[in-house]
Amino acid sequence: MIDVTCVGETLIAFRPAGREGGLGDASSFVRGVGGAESNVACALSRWGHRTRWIGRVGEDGFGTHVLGTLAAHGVDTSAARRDPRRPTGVYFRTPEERSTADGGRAQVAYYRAGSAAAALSPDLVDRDTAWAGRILHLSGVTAALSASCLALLRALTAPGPRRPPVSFDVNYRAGLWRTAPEGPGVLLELARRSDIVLVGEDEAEAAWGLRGAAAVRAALPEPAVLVVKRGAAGAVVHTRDGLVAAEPAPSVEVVDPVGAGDAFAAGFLSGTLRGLPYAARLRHGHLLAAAALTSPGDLAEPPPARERADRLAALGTTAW
Ligand code: KDG
Repeated sequence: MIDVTCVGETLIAFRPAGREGGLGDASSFVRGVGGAESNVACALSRWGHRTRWIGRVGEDGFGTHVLGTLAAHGVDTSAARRDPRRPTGVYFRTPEERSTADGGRAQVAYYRAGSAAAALSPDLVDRDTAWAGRILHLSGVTAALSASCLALLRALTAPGPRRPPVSFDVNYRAGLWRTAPEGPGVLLELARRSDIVLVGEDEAEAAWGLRGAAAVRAALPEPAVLVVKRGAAGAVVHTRDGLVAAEPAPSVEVVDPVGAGDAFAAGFLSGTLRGLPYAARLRHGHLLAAAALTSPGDLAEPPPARERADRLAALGTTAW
């Protein structure tokens, strides 16, 4: 049985090959693969879990590269499809820490409107296949891509006797919501229909105007498990029993923050699948996020499982 099924857009991610400057300054780029949901699938698969990714890419070389990369990470792509009429999505971005002419903010340029994945809809994804794993993992990125993608998320999060627990990472992307079918309030609606919700304090404030973990829980009492990420302050878990765990984030030398949230989600879900206590689930999240923060590219390799306890100790957090 599949442990975690992930549904969403996987796209080609280009980042400047050189060290300095913004997108307009770079003359050559490194090609990678990105996509919040498949980043989670790849990390979980590398960490020893059975994963499946469902999505669509074009019948182009980029689509071939995406499918090959996910398969190389051990992700089942048998339910992925290719669209002969639409291209694979592409985006360009700089890491946040890079100094740029406009003051050091990350720069992101999306070329994914009209992509094969943006055409995903409830008709194109078999719900039984999406619901076949132990957990279904979704993200708010998909909700911003098109009206049909939003409809797909609503269909996949609809209650039903065969529906597995849904994990939902809010993943608010301001650049995508400028052209999104509805406002980011729909992320709150989708989170309310989910069982495990992951959200950063910063994105809860940007998307919903909610300040702090307690305010997020008050506005979002439905999910059985709510994980609020608090940046350098770590992360907390709220369940029906209240605030049940809090773990500080280890301090690491950040190379590239993109993909760290997905790695954290993968670590937390890995701990969930193994029935670990909530604090240990958070530590797994921090461990995988640390690996992502300290490596370039969207897709981070988790450390080998046999090194888990040593790595946690080295990060200054407790092993179990
Ligand atoms: O979390 C990282 C992802 O966001 C990135 O890989 C690409 O899906 C992506 C996006 O839209 O930002």
